[in-house]
Amino acid sequence: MRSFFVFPLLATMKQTFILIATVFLCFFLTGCCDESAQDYIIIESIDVIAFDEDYDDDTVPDEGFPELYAIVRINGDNDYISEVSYSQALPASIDLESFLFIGEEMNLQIEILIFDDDEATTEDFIGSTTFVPSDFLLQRNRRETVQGGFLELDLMLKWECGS
Ligand SMILES: [Ca+2]
Ligand SMILES: [Ca+2]
Ligand SMILES: [Ca+2]
Repeated sequence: MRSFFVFPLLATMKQTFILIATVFLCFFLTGCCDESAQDYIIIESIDVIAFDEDYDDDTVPDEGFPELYAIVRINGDNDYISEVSYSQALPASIDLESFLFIGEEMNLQIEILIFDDDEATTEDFIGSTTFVPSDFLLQRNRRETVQGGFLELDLMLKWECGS
């Protein structure tokens, strides 16, 4: 008699579990991997592809390859200053620690300035480039090239599905 009541109850619990699991799986698949829902831009790092080797501020000769670092400027304010790159050749990678652009920043003109860190003299300005983050949303490229004068940078972008 007992199993007559217990069995349908267990079967119902199993069905409920499968239903909940399916709902969670759908949520995970659509919620986590729907890249079209991403309304922000993350720049993990910058690859410096090219720069003017005769940049104006390079007043001290024989300093060797510059100690490159980047400043992210939003609305004319310095919003982020990176660590100095370890790279001593091109392309030189500068870590941007997954810098996030979201909200109104997405449609602003962002300026990235590249400098040489000098110990004995003041830092040298090497070059700069501008871009608007929302321009990258359509293509969803892992790598976006931006240029300013002799300066050429590849921005390494991060997307939700880990592409
Ligand atoms: Ca220098
Ligand atoms: Ca230097
Ligand atoms: Ca200097």
